[in-house]
Amino acid sequence: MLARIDLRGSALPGPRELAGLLPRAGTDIDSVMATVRPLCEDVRIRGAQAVREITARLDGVDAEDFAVPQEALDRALVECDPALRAALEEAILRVRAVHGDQRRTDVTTQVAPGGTVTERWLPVRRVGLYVPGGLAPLLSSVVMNVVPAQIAGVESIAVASPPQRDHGGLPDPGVLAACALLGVTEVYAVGGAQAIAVFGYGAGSCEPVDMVTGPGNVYVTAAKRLLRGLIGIDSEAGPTEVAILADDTADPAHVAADLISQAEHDPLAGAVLVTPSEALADAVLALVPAQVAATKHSDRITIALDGTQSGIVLVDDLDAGLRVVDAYAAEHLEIQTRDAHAVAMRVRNAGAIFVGPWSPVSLGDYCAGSNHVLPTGGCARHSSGLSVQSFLRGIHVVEYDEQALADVATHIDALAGAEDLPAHAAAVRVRQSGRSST
Ligand code: HSO
Ligand code: ZN
Repeated sequence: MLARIDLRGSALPGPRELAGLLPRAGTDIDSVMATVRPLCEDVRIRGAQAVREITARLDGVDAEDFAVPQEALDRALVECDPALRAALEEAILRVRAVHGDQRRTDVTTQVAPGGTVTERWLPVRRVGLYVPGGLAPLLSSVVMNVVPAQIAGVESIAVASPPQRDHGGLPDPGVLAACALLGVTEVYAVGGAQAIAVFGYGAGSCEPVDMVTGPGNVYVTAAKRLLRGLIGIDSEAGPTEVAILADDTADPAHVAADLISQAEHDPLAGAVLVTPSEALADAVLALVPAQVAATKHSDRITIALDGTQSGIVLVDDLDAGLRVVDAYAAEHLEIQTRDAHAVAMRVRNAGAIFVGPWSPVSLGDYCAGSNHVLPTGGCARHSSGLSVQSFLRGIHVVEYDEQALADVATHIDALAGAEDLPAHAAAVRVRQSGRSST
């Protein structure tokens, strides 16, 4: 359980090589393409009938229509456990507060007298949000996807989530309650790659969307890769992962619990402790088995912690630890050290950073106000988590008057000449001919 990787005693290699030494699962999306491609094609060509057959085959649910009736959404909210409803309402408030501050305003830059460029921020018109069922019905993901889309001004939002046999073929009731609380009325009981195909091509009463967001398993991710271009996607989410940079001030019981909490998601989830403290490593290793044994999903947690994607990395000091966590670029990074805030400020690569002893990753999963749809698999080196910005497009609006164009014409001439594109220059010069020189 939790292999030890000892990087002490010699200089660390560069970031790429270092990343190669760290525990991480490689997910092979292409290996499922052979299954996903024909399935998506089937939905494209045969629409709702294909969806019905695929859903019957894969989910064991045969329903004439995969659209969830409004009455089922209303009922889910009425029947929602009051404690869950209160928790969802609080999560929505906090996520709204944080994401409300992400709104963009249009900016006009006066580039030259008579010449302006305005960056206009416009929302994507229609978005499909995928909410996984699978090992856990991620109803909190409804909040994390819908809130930023709504704040961005997306006018049409549809949600898809797998049908559950024990819920009459509807998605998980908590997912439906979250949709109802957020005012989402268009919900489909369809899961997996077929849900992404429904969004991409349209099927039944579902019109095609412009963009799909939300986490999912390898089949969902493969379908997103396949349809990318036709539709926008947020990212190709891999299995969830947490890295914890901790020193001897960290409480080993907290560290163990936080590693286990993310391992709970998936046998492929990654949990990595990076520490200069051998005593902490030993204490965490000693605590993990009992904590795992005491929890409900110990089977998949054990697989995740035993896997090559998890481990304890020993480093010489915190500086080396920071180089390791930057090379790893975790989806979630916890800093449990002395002066945790100062250490966190030195991190370059992470999807989200959780600072100090009172900010565990589970807080961010549900109620911190931050978004939990985050870049995995090292993508935090170049990408950010889901935000209002994910649903906006910045359009440059260029407006020059006659004089402003004339003032820059010789430069356009020179650049077009250097690129051997004389018609580009001519399109400017034609406007100058007959113009009295100034
Ligand atoms: N840790 C997951 C999100 C989640 N956790 C949802 C619980 N529910 C990926 O950030
Ligand atoms: Zn989680």
